[in-house]
Amino acid sequence: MRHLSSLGCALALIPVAAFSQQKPANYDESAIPPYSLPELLKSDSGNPVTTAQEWTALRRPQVLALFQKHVFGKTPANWGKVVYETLSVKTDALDGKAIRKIVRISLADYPHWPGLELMLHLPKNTQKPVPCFVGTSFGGNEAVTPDTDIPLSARWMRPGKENGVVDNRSTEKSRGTEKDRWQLALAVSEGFAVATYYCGDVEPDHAEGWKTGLRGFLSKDGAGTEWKEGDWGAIGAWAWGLSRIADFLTTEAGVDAKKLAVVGHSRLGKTSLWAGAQDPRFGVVISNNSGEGGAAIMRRNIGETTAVITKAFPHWFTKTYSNYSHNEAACPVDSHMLVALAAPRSVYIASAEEDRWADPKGEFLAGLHAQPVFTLFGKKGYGVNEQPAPNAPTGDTIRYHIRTGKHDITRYDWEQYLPFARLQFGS
Ligand code: GTR
Repeated sequence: MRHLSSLGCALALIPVAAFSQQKPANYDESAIPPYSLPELLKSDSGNPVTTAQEWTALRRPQVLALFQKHVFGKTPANWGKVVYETLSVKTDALDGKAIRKIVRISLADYPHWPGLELMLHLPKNTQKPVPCFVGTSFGGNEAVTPDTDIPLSARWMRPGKENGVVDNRSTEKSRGTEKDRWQLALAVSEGFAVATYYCGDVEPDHAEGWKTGLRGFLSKDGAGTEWKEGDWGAIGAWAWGLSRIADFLTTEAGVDAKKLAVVGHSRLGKTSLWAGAQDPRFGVVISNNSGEGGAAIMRRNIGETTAVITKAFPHWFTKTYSNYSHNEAACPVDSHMLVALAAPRSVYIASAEEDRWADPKGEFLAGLHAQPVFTLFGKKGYGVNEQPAPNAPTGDTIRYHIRTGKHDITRYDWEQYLPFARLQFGS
């Protein structure tokens, strides 16, 4: 076990409004108890893993199984026949710069599940199939695009500060509320397609959401069964939706389905990491401010902790994960292993300076400590051991930046991800 000592930095105990009834979050590096990260390159039986082949054949499946058992739960393997239904095609979306398709993806054997509505933006007048970003959104498709002609989603929505949601439903005010988070015009102008869907199409984001979401429908006796240890959580279900989009994209002539980048912000960044860990078709995996349960090292106990997240959002994870509340050292995985599951594919981890709740340094360290696996494949990581200054991206196959500003995914972030993906895909 490698020993990592905690590093001194400015002391601050900042109560977080949403959790003010709980113990204030710790932001003091010197208050992190010494911890050891679980070994990446040692098999369950204690043998060293020294080659890329051993990683792929032996250790990677073990690490994936550990994440299934202890963190996200296992994604079911069989959901029967998938149905694609094109709902609309618009040839002059984004001020005439894009073709927009909306396609319902549903399951023939589970007709009670209304399916997910994929929204695909394709650049116009391209000579060949284009690479594609794939991600899920916090609100309906109407929130993602600046265009105002999308039918409002009728699904359950979480109310938010500025998302126009009333009585858990989208309103006209919800239109475009996520448009800055999805830099569609920029991506399209750079020659990328962007495929998105509303995560609540697969499962509404609340503790009881599984009852009316896909997890409920796929459970043995429908929505009546409480989820158990090792069963998938909402993050697993949302990640499943991303993989169904990857399936669809293999049928879409405008997209080069061998060049898919999975992207997500915050809870949906945890989702993109888990989707990338499970589905090797995502050649680039992007974690934007994913924090606890995503890229942040859980053993650091900075900002959000396992105890806080499993209390506030128990449905995101498999039940077993809550066993590690105040007991992180007992968890056989940490986030460096989640990043390593993407190897030898490319990973971009991004933090925001003011997003201390997500533990930017812990997010940085996940990529740093995943490096030995990438090294087995001859791939280079950050090239530095210390967190870089704000707005100074660093790294090769594993890349990192900390942006000035708050918890968000911004144009600046997309301006880094697009060239990164282009370089990795060689296109
Ligand atoms: C917070 C949660 C974080 C992060 C964030 C988000 O409330 O504590 O883990 O996921 O939500 O998704 O915006």
